[in-house]
Amino acid sequence: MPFSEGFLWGGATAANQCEGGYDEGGRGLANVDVIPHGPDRGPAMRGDGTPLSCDDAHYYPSHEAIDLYHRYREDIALLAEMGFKVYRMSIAWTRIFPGGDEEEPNEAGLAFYEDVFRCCRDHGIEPLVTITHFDLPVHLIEEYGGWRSRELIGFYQRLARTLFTRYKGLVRYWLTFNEINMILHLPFMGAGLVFAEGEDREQAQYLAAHNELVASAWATKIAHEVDPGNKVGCMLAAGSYYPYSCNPADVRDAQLKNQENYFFVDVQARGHYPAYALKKFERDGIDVGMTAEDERVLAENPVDFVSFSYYSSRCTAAEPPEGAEMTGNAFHGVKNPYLAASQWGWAIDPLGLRITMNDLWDRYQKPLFIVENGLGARDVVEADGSIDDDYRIDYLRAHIEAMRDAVTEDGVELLGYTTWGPIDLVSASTGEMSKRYGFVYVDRDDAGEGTLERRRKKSFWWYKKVIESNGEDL
Ligand code: BGP
Repeated sequence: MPFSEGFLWGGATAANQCEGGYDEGGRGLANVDVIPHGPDRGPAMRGDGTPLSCDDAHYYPSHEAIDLYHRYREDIALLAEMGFKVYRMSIAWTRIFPGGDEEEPNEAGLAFYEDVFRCCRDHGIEPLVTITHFDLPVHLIEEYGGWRSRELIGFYQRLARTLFTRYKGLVRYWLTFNEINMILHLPFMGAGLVFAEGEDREQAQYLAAHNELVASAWATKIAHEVDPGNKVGCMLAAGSYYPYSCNPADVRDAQLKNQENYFFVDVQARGHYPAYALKKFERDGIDVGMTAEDERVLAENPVDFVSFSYYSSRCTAAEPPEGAEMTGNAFHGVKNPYLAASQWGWAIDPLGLRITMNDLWDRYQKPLFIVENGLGARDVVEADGSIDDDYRIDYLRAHIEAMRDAVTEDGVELLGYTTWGPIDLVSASTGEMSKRYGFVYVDRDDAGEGTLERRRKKSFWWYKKVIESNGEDL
């Protein structure tokens, strides 16, 4: 048996990409609600001139999404039908504190998630909850400048304490910030940063990072105080960087890029800033405003486990050679000539998952949790209504095999595996529906048309079998 008895198989979603109901139940406006889809999306996610309000259809996907807000019972039943042991989902901060800085939480929001968790428990599904998944009240951006402000640490503490208290006994697994390293790549999405002209962006990004790291340590502390049974993890957009060649300059470049990512987990898992980061701050004149109390809370509250998303490995060159193709998602790099890619140009590299797992395990010696993995693809609904997504099955099978090898051959400790978007949802990078990851198809297109009907794809039956056999029958 490659995987342990209690291995947590399941899937992962994020509030803003599936709930909809963006102005219902007293919910406030969040950064993710004001990021349009279409050509303005990239600059908005990066904090270039992002508008802080929205009033047209340009914003439809995150506003209506797949309407999970009203259909969660039906959707969780579908996940249960596949045998899910765990469902990773996130809280919309603005449902709990609509502006982010209120003294008292919004009961309608708390009741909504309580119902979702109870529904999971009724099906024997363990909820794994991301406290913030690319999600920040617009009010905190307008009033305080987003995560630049230390005041957000206090607001986040209040949010975390409210959740841990209210859901004590219902939720045991928590993640503090989704893909925390995205602050460096998509700073509006990750930290609500809108840049002023001429602003020192790195200074703002590392300041925001520091505030999130300290907030994360506080949340870990509070989680353990409220219930010593709580397990708290950090969450990294992982995928090791390979050097484009064995030229030492390329190897060094890959090392630097890897450090840029590990920086976050180094602090969250080890409890202190790594030397290379302190040196960088010194060199570049970056001041994160570290206090003695920050240092103490970081040191005393490392995370219990290290979770990460993995879609592909990355490849980098000190000087991209003439004619080398570049890749352009959030992580810029050189196209790896040895790997095929998805319809969106994301390299497909199952062995890279094993490599990444070993890198993280060697570095931290903390249990790992793969909380996102999957293939975004355009699905075709056949005349008889079926969706034969063999390409998705192939991708997942190869990645599960690699993860199995990391566990059985390399001895990596792994708590569980949740695929991204088990039910189709809105894509974070494109803001559209057509980039699908699900085992369950949702009838909704990029223009917002469709019945929202749910339909099982071929991969639905395949994943059910994988879970049933605890990963033996792939
Ligand atoms: C991660 C995010 C998710 C998600 C996923 C897939 O970065 O944590 O929110 O959407 O990537 O990306 P995309 O939706 O852009 O295909």
